[in-house]
Amino acid sequence: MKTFETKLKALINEQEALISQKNTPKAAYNGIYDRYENPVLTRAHAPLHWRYDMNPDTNPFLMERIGINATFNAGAIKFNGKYIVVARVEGNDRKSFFAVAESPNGIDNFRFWDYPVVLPETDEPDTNVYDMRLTQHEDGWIYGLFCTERKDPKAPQGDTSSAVAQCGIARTKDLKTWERLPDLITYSGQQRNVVLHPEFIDGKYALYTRPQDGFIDTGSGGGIGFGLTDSMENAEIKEESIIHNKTYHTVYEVKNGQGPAPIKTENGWLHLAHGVRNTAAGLRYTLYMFMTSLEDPSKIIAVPGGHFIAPYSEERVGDVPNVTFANGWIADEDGKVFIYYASSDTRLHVATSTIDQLIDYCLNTPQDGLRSDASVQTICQLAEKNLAFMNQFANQD
Ligand code: M1P
Repeated sequence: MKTFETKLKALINEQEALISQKNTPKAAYNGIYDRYENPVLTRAHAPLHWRYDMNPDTNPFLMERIGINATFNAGAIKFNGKYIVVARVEGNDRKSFFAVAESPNGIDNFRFWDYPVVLPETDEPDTNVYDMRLTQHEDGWIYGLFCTERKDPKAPQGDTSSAVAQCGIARTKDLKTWERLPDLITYSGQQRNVVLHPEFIDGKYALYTRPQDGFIDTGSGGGIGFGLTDSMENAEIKEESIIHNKTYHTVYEVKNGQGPAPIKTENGWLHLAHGVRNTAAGLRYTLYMFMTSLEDPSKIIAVPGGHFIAPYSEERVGDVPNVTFANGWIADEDGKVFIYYASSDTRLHVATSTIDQLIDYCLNTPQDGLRSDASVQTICQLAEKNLAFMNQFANQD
């Protein structure tokens, strides 16, 4: 029979092999980004010392005492030369919390820090927190905006599911000690997917929002909103305007939400978002991109049609199937971009691209023509151009 010590060593070796596994790009090519063979974070990456009591006297069977169910939707930032993700970690008890993992190269060797983030609460404690968007703001702070979920106080007796989502706000200078600020005040029912723009606009803090009437259903709300607040210490958006609406028969027909903070480029701000549509098999979440004007980040200047990243093959399977969701990306100084996207609310992946490729994608991908015939016309135009171009070469031979 295996001893306690042998079993523990086997667990440690197995996890080390997983964490140190080299990640390689997948063969499939679209010229826009590379996907990778392995997820960068799975529940098996969660530190063993969070899960097992390692003392044989108190845990003679070496049982997992605290189960981790999933590691997904992560904010991301380059910090002290390391690629950092602040993942949504969900325990077997369904509670999500944040935990920092770092990698030397952004594509593999992600290792969680020794402790999860200890997030101070407000006077109204959060039941669940998730989906942190990190913004290195020009005011010098790193802000983490996230969804705080609490039971709906107006829920009728016996309704044990209704919840209220709002935007929680925390800030830090070192990703270790977090200062909790009051939740964002808006005048639109509930909020999820709120993201802080990295620069002041007209001397104010600018936020992308997602107003919604209900917890899951956006109802008459929805779309990606934009609003300004004088301070983050008492953040309040008095006027929210929708800059990108949910739209019939697009990948953002039912709802959408800003992903991470936008990336500044010479041509405008690059935005990553998720769009949701309904199917007979339930909601399908894909990622899409758009660009806003450098002078006015609430003004859309390009929206390539269709999805940018959708759940493929094994990514479709998980706790909430058919979902890709992203709330973190990192742009390196040399123009390389690391896109951290989660699949099916279960695990975290990376895709790599460059600023130049993403600009080209945004500016030169045809827009959604909103009708089948428009899509066919767009294909015909490209086919005609290509056939003429290829014939030129054939005639030269
Ligand atoms: O389950 C899919 C996603 O659903 C929610 O996102 P949204 O409010 O945009 O529909 C969030 O719970 C998110 O974490 C989750 O990945």
